[in-house]
Amino acid sequence: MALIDLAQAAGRAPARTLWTREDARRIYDLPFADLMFEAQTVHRRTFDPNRVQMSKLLSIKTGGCPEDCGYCSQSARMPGEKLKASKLMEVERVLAEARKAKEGGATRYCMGAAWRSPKERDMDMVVAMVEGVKALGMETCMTLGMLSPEQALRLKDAGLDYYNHNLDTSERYYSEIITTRTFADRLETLDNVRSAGMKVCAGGILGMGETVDDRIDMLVTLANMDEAPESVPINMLIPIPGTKLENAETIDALDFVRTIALARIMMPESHVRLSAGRTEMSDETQALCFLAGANSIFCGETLLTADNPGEDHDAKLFRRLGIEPEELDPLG
Ligand code: SAM
Ligand code: DTB
Ligand code: SF4
Repeated sequence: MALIDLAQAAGRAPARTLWTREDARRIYDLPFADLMFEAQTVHRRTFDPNRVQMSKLLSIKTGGCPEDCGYCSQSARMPGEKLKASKLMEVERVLAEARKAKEGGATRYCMGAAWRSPKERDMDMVVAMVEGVKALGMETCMTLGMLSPEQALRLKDAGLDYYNHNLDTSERYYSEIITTRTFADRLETLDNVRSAGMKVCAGGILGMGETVDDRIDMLVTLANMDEAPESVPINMLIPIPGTKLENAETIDALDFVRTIALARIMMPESHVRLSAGRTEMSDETQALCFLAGANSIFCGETLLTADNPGEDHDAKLFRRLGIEPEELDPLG
């Protein structure tokens, strides 16, 4: 496969390869069995194929968001009926929820806020949440919108392990979905997160009317970062009534699986998370996603505002597939 040798171009070692859309597309278009074989081969080099990492989400501040993301139930700018905006949740309540999630097998606790970016006055509470969850012995993750370099450093110092900030789609398609910030803004926050020394969680959504090339371009951007994100959430759009995308055409399940396989092959060391949309997916589609190299999920009954399959359903599916939850690596 002809990949560009970046190190050669820059005249420095170690050699590193950059993905091109054409190379990625060739893999995406392989006969399905060949694609699955390739994905499994890559997956097994780094991971135990029968282990899946479990994260739990909590919305610490819901609704009333000033951004206009066309898929989101929490945008104050969506055309239809809006969710009631809540205040930032009390720290003790967040910690009580995190304890429950730990008992349910989650190793990472992800806290999300419907903000464009955190306000300085909220930072003390957010920091207390990170410290409290960390003290429970869980990994911590937050998704609070755009971060300045200073905010990223403050969260890192508090013990935040991961920051989630999705590209959502390709650069080309981005402005069709969101107009209140740019693709470049997203990259800048990811840069601030990485420079502060945190692990990066960045992925996107499939099924928003994008083309196959848009999906591929998004993965190319992620895989070509100086360091690929450690965590790559791939969401299937949950069509929310009242949003701009409520009637978006559903993505073909096998196209979804192909995109997961491509993410696995392009980012062999990353956890690929089968994120939103599992409630709307058959068990068989989920099984194919795990076979394609997905090795992380959100557990529990709710995501941020939408439904998730819940503990009983997932425990049964894991039993049927012989999958065990991944344990926390004591060496981090
Ligand atoms: N406000 C923060 C931000 O946007 O950066 C964090 C929360 S936001 C809800 C996190 C991500 O969830 C979005 O970037 C998007 O990828 C995903 N998401 C939101 N609504 C979704 C939906 N209806 N279906 C699938 N994924 C969704
Ligand atoms: C991600 O990629 N998916 C999660 C998390 N990062 C924050 C959010 C999914 C949200 C699904 C819609 C909802 O619950 O409102
Ligand atoms: Fe706000 Fe995040 Fe929803 Fe966009 S995705 S409207 S930034 S909560």
